Amino acid sequence: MLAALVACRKPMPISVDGSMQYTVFIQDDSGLSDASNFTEVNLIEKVRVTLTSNTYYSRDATPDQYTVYTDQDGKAVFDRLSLSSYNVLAEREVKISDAADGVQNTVFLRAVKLVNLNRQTHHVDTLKIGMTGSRGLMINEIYFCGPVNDANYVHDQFIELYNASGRQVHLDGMMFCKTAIDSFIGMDSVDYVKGIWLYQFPGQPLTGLSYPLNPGEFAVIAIDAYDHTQFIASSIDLRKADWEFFNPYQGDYDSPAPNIINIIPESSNDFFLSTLHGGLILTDGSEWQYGDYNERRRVQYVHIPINTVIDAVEYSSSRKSAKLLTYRVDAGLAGFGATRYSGKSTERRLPGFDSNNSTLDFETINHPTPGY
Ligand SMILES: [Ca+2]
Ligand SMILES: [Ca+2]
Ligand SMILES: [Ca+2]
Repeated sequence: MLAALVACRKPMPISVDGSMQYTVFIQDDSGLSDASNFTEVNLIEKVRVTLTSNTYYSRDATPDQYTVYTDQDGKAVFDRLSLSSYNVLAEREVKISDAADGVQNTVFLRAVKLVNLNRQTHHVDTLKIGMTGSRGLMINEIYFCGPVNDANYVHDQFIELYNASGRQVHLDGMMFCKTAIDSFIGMDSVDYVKGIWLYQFPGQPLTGLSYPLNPGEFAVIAIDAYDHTQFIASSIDLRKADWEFFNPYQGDYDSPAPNIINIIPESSNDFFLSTLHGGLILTDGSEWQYGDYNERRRVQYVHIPINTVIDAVEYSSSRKSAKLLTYRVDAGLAGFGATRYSGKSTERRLPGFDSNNSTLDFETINHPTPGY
């Protein structure tokens, strides 16, 4: 009897896992929607709402994902969810015609949010979707983990840029830098980001007009722009890469693709990306300084003023990694599940989709997509 009493006193579980419900109402914040049931509160139908779990994954590291479209009342209901935090992505394609020339353009209305489903069984939320992204030039894909192989092959790594702005941008004098491998106290308050290695596009920073990238165009930058399938069958052919990282101080292979050149003579590295956890900084190239020299790691740090950073993305195949980049340039982590030699890649959910949080902006894809 005493045992029974003790058992009764034990707090009952507040909810059973798999019993959570998430209801979200989507409002159009842009006024661009053409929904027939457009109401005063701007609730809109046919919005695709996707929940991506941050806790549960299938065996191949694909996160659990659920998609529901909003109904006529602008409502999407997700049933029987597990206790977890979820990335919520709401998006709808809208066609708008330019008043001047009548040309139809497709724009995406989007919103992202991180929700924690815990304790309380029924969650009700409202999200406002509107125009996001299109801020300009950005890092669109990072292929860092290497192809499926057992020969430690990673030479087919590449970076893809995308011009999400409505105007031509010029790559002249821009620089790529890798983040330092250690985070440091105070990194969120100083006016620079700390990195290693600097590779620079030809041309004059800020003012050069020799290397344009048109709106909606991609630029692929290979570590080595050759056909990697001749060495590893599952790899990729990068002969058509637009650019190639080239280190003249190292005896790097110089393929016909134009070069982005190492500007720190003491560095004997080709621009290899860390295969587990790292970060990439694209700067306008107008300013940088030498930082301290790390004896133990034998690396020369450089300081990149934050106001020259065009885009920066931190990635890791594991969610547990400590941040290397200040949240001011990237609040999240791309690349989860792109484990070393898995042949996976990490890419923005849609070209130009940018909320400054790579956890939300990027998804891991099964095969790299250089140039598209
Ligand atoms: Ca190279
Ligand atoms: Ca070359
Ligand atoms: Ca791509």
